[in-house]
Amino acid sequence: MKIVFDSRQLAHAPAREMHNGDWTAFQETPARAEAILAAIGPAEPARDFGMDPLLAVHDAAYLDFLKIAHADWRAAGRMGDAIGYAWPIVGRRPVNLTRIDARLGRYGYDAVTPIAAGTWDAAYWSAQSALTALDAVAEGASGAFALCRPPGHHAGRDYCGGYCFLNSAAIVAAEAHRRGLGPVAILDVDYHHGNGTQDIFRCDSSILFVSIHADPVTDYPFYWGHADEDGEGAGRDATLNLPLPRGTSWAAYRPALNRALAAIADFGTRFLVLSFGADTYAGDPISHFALERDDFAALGRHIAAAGLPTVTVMEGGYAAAELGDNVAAFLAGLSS
Ligand code: Q9C
Ligand code: ZN
Repeated sequence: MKIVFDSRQLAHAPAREMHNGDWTAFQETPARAEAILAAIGPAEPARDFGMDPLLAVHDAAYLDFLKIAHADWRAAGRMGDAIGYAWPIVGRRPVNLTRIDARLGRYGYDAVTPIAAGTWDAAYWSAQSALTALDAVAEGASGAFALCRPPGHHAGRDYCGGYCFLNSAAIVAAEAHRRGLGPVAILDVDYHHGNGTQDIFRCDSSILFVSIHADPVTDYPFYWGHADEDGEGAGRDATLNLPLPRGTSWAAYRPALNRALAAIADFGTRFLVLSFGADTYAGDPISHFALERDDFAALGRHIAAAGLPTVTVMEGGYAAAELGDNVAAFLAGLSS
């Protein structure tokens, strides 16, 4: 399977994030990508598809903000990574926001997504890696893997969050749809609900979003991913959420996967975008499912059995020492 990764994706390296009321080391490290690459490499670098596919999914003002946020932070006399402290919860009406703190709150929603000097470059090349993988599948490969990092599925049209800035899965899905490769479905198997992806396609009947994730009653992102969220307006029934309790192992995960794959088949799907997180691993330091190495291989085999052209983008997974082997097992299953 073709693997795409661009070394410019390593430029994003915030120092810390807020965790349970205190600062902790930033979990979504460049070392994650290096560990995966060591286990599955070599990878091809990304090609540059420019801004248009990003603008098809993201708000132009949000992208302008992301590009200059860290420079604005430094210009305000601050050190370290840019991070917000005030978030507008009532009607994000188009006020002209100039102060960096106001803009960080407007274009983000949490305190785990700092913006560092290299964030824009890394996020840009992460999205371009995903588009490069799409190109390989569009040209006839059965599958391709984009080692996206920073990840994307918590980022919405005009906000970052959950370590995510540009939603690579959404960008690939929209571009695949535009190229006439659809019907396109997105399957999100990261431990956390893909709230950004869901939000982007919430009212869109042309792209199916299906997610298996930890119940948001107990887990981030809390506000989205509940079983009754099934899309809005024209997009009603083009969203399927399958939350599972903490402690879920493969025996309980598999029936949910079967439901997800049945919904994808019923949609008439001809192109699959897979948001893959390895944070469902039993040993993940910030997550609470119980998948083991062999279960990742089984997960890959089950998805491969759908027989769909598939672009897989990397999302979460934080057990640094086992991450590479888990991703390798998954990709081996997916290629079978
Ligand atoms: N401090 C992805 O996996 N924090 N994002 C969870 C632990 C946020 C995860 C609580 C987790 C975001 C792409
Ligand atoms: Zn996750």
